[in-house]
Amino acid sequence: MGRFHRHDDGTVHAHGDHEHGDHEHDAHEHEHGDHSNYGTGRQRIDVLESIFAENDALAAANRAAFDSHGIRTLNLMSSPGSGKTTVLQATLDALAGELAIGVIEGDIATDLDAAKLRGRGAQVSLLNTSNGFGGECHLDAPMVNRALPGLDLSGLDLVIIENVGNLVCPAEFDVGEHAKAMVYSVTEGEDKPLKYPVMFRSVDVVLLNKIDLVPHLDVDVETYVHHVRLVNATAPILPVSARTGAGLAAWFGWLRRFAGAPPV
Ligand SMILES: Nc1nc2c(ncn2[C@@H]2O[C@H](COP(=O)(O)OP(=O)(O)O)[C@@H](O)[C@H]2O)c(=O)[nH]1
Ligand SMILES: [Mg+2]
Repeated sequence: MGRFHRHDDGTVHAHGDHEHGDHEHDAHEHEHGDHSNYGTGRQRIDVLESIFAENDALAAANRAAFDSHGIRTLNLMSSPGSGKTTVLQATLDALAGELAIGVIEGDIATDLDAAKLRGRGAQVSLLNTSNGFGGECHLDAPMVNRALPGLDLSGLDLVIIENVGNLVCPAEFDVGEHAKAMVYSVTEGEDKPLKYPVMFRSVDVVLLNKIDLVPHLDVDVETYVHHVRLVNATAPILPVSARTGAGLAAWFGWLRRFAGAPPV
């Protein structure tokens, strides 16, 4: 799907039709399945719209499954290395005693992240996106649907889905979540909200991570916050360090409210 993108208004465009953001990798490095047989022009767009329609139908089914168990589900996204897994480790350590949490751990390959999250009081379902040709650069609703049997949904309060590290593709696929969160590290550069506005606009909360590193970097936290605000007027922006724990209380509070848990 990486050669094609859906816009906020639901229209689909092929790469080359227009500028859609800096993909930061060669389109052929991340194989999404070969769409070359789909023809050109209207025929190709019809196929892509039907792929998105299938995704949206399964996203609705996933959400219905979560809803039927009273579960709130969060889609956690970021570029690789921003700190999603580290944030999740701290989150499980702090909250797994009071909320029944399930994690769907999306990774192109390996169970390295899933291994870091096991033994912390949560259920963990590993979802590798490697398909023999490469690996998907995002999770989609059919993949999350296949991961659901890896969780016992009865009794869970909260499911967090760690998406594949990427600032473009994951924002375009509803996987059946109720809200989207992202981790944005101060090591990534202040310009990323401007370069990847679709991702930053799509999220309900932004964790500005690795603030422990600010004294060692030539960066200005105010500029990071300002640039997020330029593309997302409402999402809380929470400066945190998953390493030291600074600021994480605000994140835990956000999650408690999201999961409908009583405040502490
Ligand atoms: N200094 C510092 N390092 C962090 C922080 N959060 C994560 N890291 C490190 O950043 C690297 C990538 O983190 P990881 O959680 O695997 O990122 P992910 O790819 O988004 O899941 C690891 O070496 C983490 O230890 C933080 O708040 N401060
Ligand atoms: Mg990770």
